[in-house]
Amino acid sequence: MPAPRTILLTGAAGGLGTLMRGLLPAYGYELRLFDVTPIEGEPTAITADLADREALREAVRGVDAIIHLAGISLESSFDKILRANIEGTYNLYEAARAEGVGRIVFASSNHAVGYTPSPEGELPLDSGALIPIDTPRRPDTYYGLSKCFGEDLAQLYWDKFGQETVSVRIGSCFMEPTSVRMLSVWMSPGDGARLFHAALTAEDVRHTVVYGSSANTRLWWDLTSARALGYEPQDDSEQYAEKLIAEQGELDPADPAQSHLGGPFLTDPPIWPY
Ligand code: NAI
Ligand code: 15L
Repeated sequence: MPAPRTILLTGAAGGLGTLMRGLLPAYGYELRLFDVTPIEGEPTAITADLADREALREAVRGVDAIIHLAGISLESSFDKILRANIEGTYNLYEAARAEGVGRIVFASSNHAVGYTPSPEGELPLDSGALIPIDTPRRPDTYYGLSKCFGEDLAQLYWDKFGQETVSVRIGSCFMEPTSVRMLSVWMSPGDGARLFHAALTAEDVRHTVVYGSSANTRLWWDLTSARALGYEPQDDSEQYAEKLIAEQGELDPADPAQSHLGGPFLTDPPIWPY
């Protein structure tokens, strides 16, 4: 496979999109930006909704690969999730198929498996057991359910059309972890860029599902499938542990919102910060 160069970045106006706009060009990528929200200072960005199938056809035309971040990124009503995340992701895959774009990196989420007990909640602390990538799906929200749909859509498009996807079940990708839970699931922006680069360039990924996090001391899940793509995380949240634990205390195993992967997404409404 020739190295991809031109990448469509959907959701480019969002938090993760903004971080990746800053980091991915250093890997040699030329980014084409897409978001329903206009992006200041980016006159060539495409401002359109994922519901606009014609705009999507035009947006994907001629790119080597797509990083699909656009969508609702928290819990919402089923109708809104249906339109943006489920129909929107289908529209994107159809446009990519029609225009022959062979590789998509899909921003899935830990909330596809959010009802999975954390290893600390379930297993002896010293067991070293990590949650495997093939753990049964247990979405914690309609949002998490939409990520399960995206992963299954990706599998269908590989099996039926030979279109490749890496589904990245992202933990929490922010500048710094802001909660004790995030010490386990944090992905530094630098590691996020490293993982997306690996997902764009690895050979024969078919449909691969990976967890997206840094090499955290308190890691909850198994990064083997991510490392198999060539991902080598460089960061560890542990430098933030002392301060966060002093402020918030250790996770309470008796509180479901602290003892499951999805954290506050298990409560209704979610309790922030997470
Ligand atoms: P965000 O909410 O900051 O950005 C999402 C972007 O998508 C926004 O700019 C929004 O305008 C755009 N968007 C929403 N609906 C759209 C539509 N119908 N058409 C076109 N654009 C639309 O979210 P963030 O944090 O940047 O996350 C990006 C992606 O990564 C999301 O899919 C999210 O579910 C996923 N993710 C992010 C995590 C994180 O830690 N930041 C963790 C797990 C998953
Ligand atoms: C997600 O899926 C969200 O998009 C992000 O905003 C965070 O809430 C993250 O999960 C998390 O679990 O911390």
